[in-house]
Amino acid sequence: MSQRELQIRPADTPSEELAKILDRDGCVVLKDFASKAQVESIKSDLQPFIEATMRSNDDFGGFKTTRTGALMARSPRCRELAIDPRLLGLVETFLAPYANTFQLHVTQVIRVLPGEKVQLPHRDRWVWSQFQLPPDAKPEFNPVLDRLMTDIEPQLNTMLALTDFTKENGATRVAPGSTKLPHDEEPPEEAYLSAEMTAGSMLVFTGSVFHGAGANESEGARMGLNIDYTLGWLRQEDNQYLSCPPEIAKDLDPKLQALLGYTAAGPSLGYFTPPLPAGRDLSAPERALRRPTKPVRLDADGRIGFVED
Ligand SMILES: O=C(O)CCC(=O)C(=O)O
Repeated sequence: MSQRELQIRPADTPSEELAKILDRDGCVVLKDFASKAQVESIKSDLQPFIEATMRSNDDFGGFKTTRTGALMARSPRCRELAIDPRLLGLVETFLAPYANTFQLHVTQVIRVLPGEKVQLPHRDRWVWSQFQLPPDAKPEFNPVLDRLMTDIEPQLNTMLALTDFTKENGATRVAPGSTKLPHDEEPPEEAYLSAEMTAGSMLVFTGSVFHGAGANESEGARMGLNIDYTLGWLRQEDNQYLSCPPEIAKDLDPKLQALLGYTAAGPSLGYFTPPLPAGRDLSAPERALRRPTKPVRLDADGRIGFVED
């Protein structure tokens, strides 16, 4: 495959037009999606968490990269962004053929520090088909899941630049048009472009396009806010019920509660049974947000009871 240009569009471009670009290229930049003031507020919400985050410590995640999660629990500004109507409109338009409901998949600030090496190019949809195996084991993929993932688009990703993204500081590298390559083919090096953009602009990309963080050969950190969405019937990468548990989620916007997963997807996907008291079996997930939950524990015999019983 040859190099294809990275399309840049105004942030208010209609979803249908953006979805067509995403179908063809797997990526597009939305110019000035957020104002400089919004970017500064997001950074000030998150700075203490970002500063405290330990570096990744593996070949894929890097050794000079931090990934700060639980953004829906931690940041009011990130909550607003996750339910921005421009994004939800695009998520619904692009993913509509593959699901009836959508949910949050990942919320993360990715900070690439000076000296970080280029990340292994990958497709994000591999999370569902890749085995968790020692690195030299074969096969690496479940072939059935891998094939199923080529028939659908399982996710839509956003990367809001919180600093300028430059080739030098590790802007995301993406290979436009690499979405339809067969599973045993990878794009050549010359197919990759750096998604250079000023702070406040946003790279939108699919789970099928090859991409990865660039190397940071600059003196400063590159920081991006990564919010990804997936189909209502797939497992979320970032376990939202644990990262944003009911005691926090109960006070959030109902649209966000639904995106976190606190709404059934379809007639019965995602119901739950409060373990105590008995009697409320097969409840709607919203119930977990309405009722203050008394803590439960298991006794020495493994039987369930309220903590104060
Ligand atoms: O930080 C980036 O630019 C991309 C990171 C990425 O693709 C990943 O960690 O999966």
